[in-house]
Amino acid sequence: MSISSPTTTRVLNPQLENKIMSATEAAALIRSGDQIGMSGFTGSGYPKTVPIELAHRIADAHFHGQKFQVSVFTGASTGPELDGALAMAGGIHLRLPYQSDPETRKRINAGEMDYMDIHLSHVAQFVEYGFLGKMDVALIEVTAILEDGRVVPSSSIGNNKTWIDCAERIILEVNSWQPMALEGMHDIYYGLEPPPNRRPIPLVRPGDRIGTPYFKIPTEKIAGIVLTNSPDRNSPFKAPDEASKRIAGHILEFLSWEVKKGRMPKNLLPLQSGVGNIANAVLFGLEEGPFEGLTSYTEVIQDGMIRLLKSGKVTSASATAFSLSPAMLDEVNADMASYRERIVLRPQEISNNPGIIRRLGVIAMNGMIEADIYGNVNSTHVMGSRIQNGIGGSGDFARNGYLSIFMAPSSAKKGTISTIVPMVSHVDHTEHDVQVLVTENGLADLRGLSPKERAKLVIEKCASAEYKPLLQDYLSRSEQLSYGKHTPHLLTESLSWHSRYLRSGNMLPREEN
Ligand code: 0RQ
Repeated sequence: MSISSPTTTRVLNPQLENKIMSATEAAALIRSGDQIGMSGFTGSGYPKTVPIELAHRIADAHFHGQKFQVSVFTGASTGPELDGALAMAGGIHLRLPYQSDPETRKRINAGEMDYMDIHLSHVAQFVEYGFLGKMDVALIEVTAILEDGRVVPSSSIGNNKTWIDCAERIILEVNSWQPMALEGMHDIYYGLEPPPNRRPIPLVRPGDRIGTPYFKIPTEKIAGIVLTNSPDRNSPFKAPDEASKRIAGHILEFLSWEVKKGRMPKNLLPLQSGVGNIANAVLFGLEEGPFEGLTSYTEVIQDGMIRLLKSGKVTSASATAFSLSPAMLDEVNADMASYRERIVLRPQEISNNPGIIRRLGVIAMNGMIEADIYGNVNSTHVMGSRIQNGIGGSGDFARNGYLSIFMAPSSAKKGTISTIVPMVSHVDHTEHDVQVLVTENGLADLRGLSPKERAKLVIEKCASAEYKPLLQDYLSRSEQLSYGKHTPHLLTESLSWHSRYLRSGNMLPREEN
């Protein structure tokens, strides 16, 4: 990962050379109260120098008793130079649509920062429709500006097209750390008119290219260009542990069964795999699995996906961003040209488009915090109130996929928390959008089952040994005493596991004193 100094040779348009400025000067173009659309998705392609300078300005204003806050919209999560720095300075009024930064999470959960957790496919159109107010500034990392003014995007696309189209003024960070070989990998679709004039999106295979590899940016809207040379965040993945391997094993066995039953072709259907270590472990599992000629229609290209592309198991992958470990990043950056034909990076309103996900028949595989016995899933809130990351794209894919699979180890925090609970403490994906639940203990195929049948199966297949009898006891008493017997619940008890954990640090009753 060699870092040299920033270079003007990435700004080839002579008319734009005079807009090159320092990050400090660019940060001075931002006003308190601005709504800023920033690039960045799962730690890649986010601006890395202007947000830090902006955080300095904000800290300085606060030191002098002046109010200075901005609202920050992105594609998804970014890195410490953006979310971390601005949160630390107390500079963010409203953040959306997804974050995973520890400092940001701390501030949100302390009630010091507003956060709107929304479906990633909604963000661009909410802004275009004017639901979220005016976009003042777009702050976008790009790879290069060509002689004719076309702009080569960076390692993520996210909502950049929309920020560029909607913002009053644009600041570009041209990052010479990003490989020039990214040129040609992107596919920016400019045909999405708002209703009632929206036409079908002409994409029928994951690898289809329907747009152009460049951003079109009116030069008069560019207020400043900053040259940088800084790496993406990209954090290492944990090697798959025993539980993740077992979860992956159950999913592979299930997919083989679906092929045998004739419900899926031999090369499956396009795969979507969520964020986190378990999702990555499933991709590792597929490397050793029996399937060939796979495709992927997903949000992020992770290490596991690169391995599948390298081995030839996956022939083409569509996403909106890379999210690689530092080691894999070095490998991919050195060999980017070889992936250009097989990877397409798109705006997230296309990578996560509900209509396309339904059309392609995507197999959605996402992590969860907890599920209840009836199949409702909580992906975002620990103990019903503390945000972890956000719903991200999980809802876009789960609601519209051919199959929607959610996975987690059967317990968390050394067994003090059961991830299978009587009732979820927060709902992101309802029982109607969840077809399969998987833990290391087994897989519950909920298709075609009534609520009571689902509950029995989830407990039998997914619950951990310690919590299984407690769940069985809850279900059988609910079946006798519940007000309605369709989806039996004891409302005075259904969330008692969570409150017991908050009181005693353990969902198991014996720890209570
Ligand atoms: O805590 O970090 O303190 O160790 O949650 O859990 O087991 O490491 O799992 O990395 O796969 O993340 C749902 C958060 C799972 C993720 C979630 C604690 C656990 C640990 C992380 P520590 P793991 P993963 C498209 C898809 C929503 C967005 C999404 C996520 C930490 O998958 O953010 O799907 N999903 N996007 O100990 C208390 C429980 C818990 C719990 C886990 N029941 N109670 N803590 N933890 N279960 C991609 C994008 O949208 C960009």
